[in-house]
Amino acid sequence: MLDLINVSYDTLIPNNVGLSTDKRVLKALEKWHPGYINWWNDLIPDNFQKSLVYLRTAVSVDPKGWAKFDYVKMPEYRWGILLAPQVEGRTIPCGEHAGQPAWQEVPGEYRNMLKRLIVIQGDTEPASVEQQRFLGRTAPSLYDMRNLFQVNVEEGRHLWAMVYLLHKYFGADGREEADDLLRRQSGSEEAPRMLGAFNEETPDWLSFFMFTYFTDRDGKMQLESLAQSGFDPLSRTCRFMLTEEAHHMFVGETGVGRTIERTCQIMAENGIDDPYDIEKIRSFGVIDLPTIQKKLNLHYTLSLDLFGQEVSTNAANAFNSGIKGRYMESRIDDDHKLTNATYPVWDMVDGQLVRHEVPALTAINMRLRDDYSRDAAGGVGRWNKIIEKAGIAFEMKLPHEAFNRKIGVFANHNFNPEGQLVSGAEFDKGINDWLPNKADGDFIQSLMNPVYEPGKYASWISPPKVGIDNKPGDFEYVKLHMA
Ligand code: BYC
Ligand code: FE
Ligand code: FE
Repeated sequence: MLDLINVSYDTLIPNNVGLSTDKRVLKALEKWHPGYINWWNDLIPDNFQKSLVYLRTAVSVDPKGWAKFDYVKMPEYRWGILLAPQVEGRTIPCGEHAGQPAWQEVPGEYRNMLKRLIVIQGDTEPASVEQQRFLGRTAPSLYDMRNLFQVNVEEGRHLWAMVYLLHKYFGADGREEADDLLRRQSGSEEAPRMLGAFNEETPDWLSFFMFTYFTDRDGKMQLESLAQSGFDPLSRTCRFMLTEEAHHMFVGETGVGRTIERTCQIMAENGIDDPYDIEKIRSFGVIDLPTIQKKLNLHYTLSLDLFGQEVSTNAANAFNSGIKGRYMESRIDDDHKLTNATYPVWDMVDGQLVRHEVPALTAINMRLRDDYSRDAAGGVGRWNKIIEKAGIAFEMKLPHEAFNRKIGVFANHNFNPEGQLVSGAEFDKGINDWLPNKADGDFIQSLMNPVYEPGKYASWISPPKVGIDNKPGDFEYVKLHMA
């Protein structure tokens, strides 16, 4: 009998979707597989392909015990296809078909819309691995290196998840799209990744932590929305991806937190009260808090752009057709159709920022972005607790969402982080204090010296409170085998 909880290892591709009896899809995926392995091998610096990394691998979709930890060489990681179990009698949660049985096959009229969303989702996954490809060389510890590689292999698995849907449900053009997902490359001139933030660089580890905190959190919000999809295979796929996503944001939150903690500790040890005494603070090999705030400003605003336009007919159509829901759709107490509802969106009227009501159906992106900002504020509060505990007068803040935007109503306007419209000259003058500049980048780069001894950490970051899988402090998370 088909076991849909535990993962079957009887094919090249571990899965809980009965691939061994679905010869057509199995063959298509086996054909795609070598290209994927080439992509992986080209991507991660050779230095680490032979290293043994203490990774978790999904062996089940049972929330109580889905993963097992062991040493694995990354190219031998068993990337699998895992869907959360089918919920008996599940119905379409929103839009004009709300209440009808969820689709098990692609509804013809929505085929293109569905394919587009799956392709966009799929495109971000390998993009992030590409952005992070050089970081192993400068890992501040083996613990952090292991976390980086864990995130990387799981983003690789998320690509597999979308590729499975394309192969299984979208025939020849699905296969073509799956090939294109390996053809585009982050930052490429000819074939860039689809969304802005995924063509930016992740030049250092503070960026990596900010990215996993802020940009992976866009991933969480989008996956939550797609987990509400009336197309059941997409919903089940995304529900399982969310289980993995939590760790990515944990890596980000604790990474930034440990960076802040170390700075505060050095300031206290050396009697520095003024967080703006930047040169002195930096002379001890830690990152000053104002620079951390600038990195935060950058990654938060890049991530806000990923929610699209505030008012969007694409988003309205996706919701109305039941392809993409809202965050926590089933817990929202309304008609789930938004027939007469309105929602306040930001707009610019006569040079003034205003929020005004528009039909809620068209404001789906804005609403999700608001949910995101609330979610993102949580960790910022916890970072501030670390600073407060150290007795330092400094507070991290999410900048106003009008600041530094490339998409939506705020694009092409100069706002400061407080959300005030400023002149071009004022903006140019302020930008050095608001976003990381070249000198900040160079300084951070100067700290990015690898620390590969078990239990040791780079100057700029504190050790974690607890190890992965409850391992002791000096555990060898990566057994390096460098070429
Ligand atoms: N960059 O009506 P609009 C993750 C385009 S992250 C470039 O607002 P819509 C992860 C837009 O495509 C989650 N272009 O569009 C994280 C449209 O173009 P067309 C990824 C942009 O569809 C870390 C036009 O502008 N998943 O998983 O309502 C590590 C009009 O815009 C951008 C998803 O995003 C941009 N930022 O909203 C690893 C879920 N923004 O079609 C992984 C799937 C907009 O007119 N995607 N445009 O030529 C969606 O749901 C939506 O497509 C979007 C855009 C929310 C992205
Ligand atoms: Fe992902
Ligand atoms: Fe992620």
